[in-house]
Amino acid sequence: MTDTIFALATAPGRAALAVVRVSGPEAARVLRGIAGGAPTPRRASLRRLRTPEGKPIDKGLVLWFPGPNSYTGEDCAEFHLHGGIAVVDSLISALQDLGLRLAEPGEFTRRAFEHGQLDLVQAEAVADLIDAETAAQAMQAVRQLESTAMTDWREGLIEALANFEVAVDFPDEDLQSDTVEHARSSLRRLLRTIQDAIGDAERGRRIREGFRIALIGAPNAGKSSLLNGLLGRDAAIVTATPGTTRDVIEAPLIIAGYRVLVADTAGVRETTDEIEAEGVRRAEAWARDADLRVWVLDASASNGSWRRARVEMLPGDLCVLNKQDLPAGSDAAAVRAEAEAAGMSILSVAVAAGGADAVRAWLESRVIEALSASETPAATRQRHRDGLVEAAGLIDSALHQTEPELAVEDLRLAVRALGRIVGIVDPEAVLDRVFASFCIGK
Ligand SMILES: Nc1nc2c(ncn2[C@@H]2O[C@H](COP(=O)(O)OP(=O)(O)OP(=O)(O)O)[C@@H](O)[C@H]2O)c(=O)[nH]1
Ligand SMILES: [Mg+2]
Repeated sequence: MTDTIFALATAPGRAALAVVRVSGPEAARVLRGIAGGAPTPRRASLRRLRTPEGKPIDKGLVLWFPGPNSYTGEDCAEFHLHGGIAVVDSLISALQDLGLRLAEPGEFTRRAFEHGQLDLVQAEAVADLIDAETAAQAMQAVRQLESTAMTDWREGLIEALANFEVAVDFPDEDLQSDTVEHARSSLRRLLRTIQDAIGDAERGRRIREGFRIALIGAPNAGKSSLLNGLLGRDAAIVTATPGTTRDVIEAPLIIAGYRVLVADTAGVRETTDEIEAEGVRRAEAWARDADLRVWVLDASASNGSWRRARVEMLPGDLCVLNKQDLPAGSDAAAVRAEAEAAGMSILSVAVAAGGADAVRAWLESRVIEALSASETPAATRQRHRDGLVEAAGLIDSALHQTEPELAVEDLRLAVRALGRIVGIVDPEAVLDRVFASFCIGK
């Protein structure tokens, strides 16, 4: 039998209010023991709260959510107390005296998932919403919490599968070709939807984890100066000595309401210094995996150091020709040609004279372009994307099978792949249930 759990739902410490939640079969008994009885379901009721021995705890609001219409799907109770440390402590001791157990992290949401109140993707959205630091992250999480898209796709798939199974089990029926044709067209629609979601998954990940921007270039180009300018504080050491930065310095930043992670990296050059060489290796690795590379160059230089500092740039990356306050060197023209050939945008600035603002403005429009859209991405984690890619491949394969038996096999695996995303680990059991209600005589 499940035990009854409790937890402080608000942040610990001194505050105006504190909310303590209880979930499990003992919730009604707890309300009787502490608040003199359960109030009308889902209505706040002001009660005197007492310990089981009758000592006063507080006067506060009490709510009663009988299962299954509660967050966890179990009987739940909520106590809204004054947010004093001693008040909360005495309620917690009283709950422990009544035999309740302190909930483990995420246990309320886990129970909600186990009772089918949420699918796994929605449960993840709860975690994302709590962790959200930007408006975009929060909005994405809220929409994900409300969406049952993946569960719906899985159900659509099960329906198509059922139609194929009819064709396998009753090969002589006249209805067969109709049924299969109907199933094929709904599978084609579903496949398109899933493929769109895969195409948009990268955006979901970038909103959730942050858009990764690498500052990369030759030593002394002004990368650390640019990072400091973007952040408005001295996060990285700036000196006139080439090779100042060794480690990757990652700094979170909010641009246009989106979380962005900017990384200042070691200047890229040939070096015999073991520490610096490791810094260069990390710089290049970070730049490769970044969503955007900002190639910073000293436009006053004439030493050709930019040649070694060329990592693979993609069209849409940014080239910053820095130190425009100094007379131009001979490198600038070559760099410009190189950047243009790679399809990069080019900005000429002097970071030392407020040039970071122009870079920030450019980044802002770039981030908005990359991350905003009216639709919320269905996939926000690698786990979702992997499952969708697997399912899409199997559906595509099913559509190309000439034997319905083979299509059925592919579709079963596709159902399982989607099932893993939403947290249904035993699709066979669900299939049994679905097929039991499937009226085969019609
Ligand atoms: N004149 C001028 N100097 C600049 C400008 N931006 C940066 N500097 C100077 O260039 C030198 C190197 O700047 P950093 O920001 O440390 O360069 P970096 O690319 O981080 O260098 P490493 O860490 O060695 O790779 C410092 O002395 C800066 O003050 C600029 O716009 N104009
Ligand atoms: Mg530096």
